[in-house]
Amino acid sequence: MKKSGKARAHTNIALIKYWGKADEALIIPMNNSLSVTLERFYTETRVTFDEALTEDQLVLNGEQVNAKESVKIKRYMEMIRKEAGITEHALIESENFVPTAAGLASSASAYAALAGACNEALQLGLSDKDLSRLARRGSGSASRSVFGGFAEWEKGQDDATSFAHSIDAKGWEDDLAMIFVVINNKSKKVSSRSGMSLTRETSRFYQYWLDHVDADLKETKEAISNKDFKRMGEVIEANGLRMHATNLGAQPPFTYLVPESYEAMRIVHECREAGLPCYFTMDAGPNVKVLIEKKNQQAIVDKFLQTFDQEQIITSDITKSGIEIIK
Ligand code: 2P0
Repeated sequence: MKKSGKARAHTNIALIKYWGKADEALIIPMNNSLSVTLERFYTETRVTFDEALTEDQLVLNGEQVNAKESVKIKRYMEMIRKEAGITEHALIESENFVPTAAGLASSASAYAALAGACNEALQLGLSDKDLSRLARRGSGSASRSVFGGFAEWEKGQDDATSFAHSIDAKGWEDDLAMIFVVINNKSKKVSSRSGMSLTRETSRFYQYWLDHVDADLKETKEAISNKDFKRMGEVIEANGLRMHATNLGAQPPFTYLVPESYEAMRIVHECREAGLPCYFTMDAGPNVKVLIEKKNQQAIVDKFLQTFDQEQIITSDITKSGIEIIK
């Protein structure tokens, strides 16, 4: 008998970053992180466990993914089978809803949707907390995509205690949005997994990073509770830059940022000087994400359009939706 389930999960952007693992196999992070979940970018995944299959198959955006690329997913499905006590292989059909060629596809929405689909297909009846733990095993940031709005991933110390939960922002999500400045990266890409691992092991600045995360988190949560945009923005911008600084202290040093990233940061400063508060953050790539208040969205977009092309500027609301089951 086939067992099938389908789920949708949105991607999230960390405002307080996850950078480094205490346990590589279980994906236990070195520090807590905090994110917002985005309305515009999401993944929908159907998983069908079928005893007639002899191996797991992945079809991404309608195309069969080759064995090498699907190794990570197959390893994840082995873990699911073990946890659920089953032997059937699965057909995984996944669609990413991300603006074409924007390079914003994310393992966060992918593994959260897959975990949600497995929970549905196998009728595991997992709580959000346990779903977050399961998503985390695929990709750390996926633990946060189980929830809409603001979410915090508590690092915990083992599989049972490392999971995310939502943060009550009393509707503030509705007033905020994010602008993505999409920058093409022609240089060779360092994956976030290898980048964070090299940094944790070798960076002279890594301890400095760890020493400041808790204070950043506390201040961000206070700012959320007071709906204080300026305070939150100043903290999250500094936190993101500090994460990128750790990469400069690695052996060998590396950076994800390119000249256009700095140009986008400069425009953020220019907006602030013009009385339009907004704050930037960057992840394991050159794109710049700008946290804004929706009331200033058009004015800030117009500033970016003076330098960047229309197709490089994408805006998204913040969604309050966590994982959704699709019938
Ligand atoms: C984050 N990033 O908190 C950080 C900030 C990128 C920079 O989580 O190895 O794909 O699968 O746990 O979650 C990207 O890393 O890494 C990431 P794994 P993941 O969003």
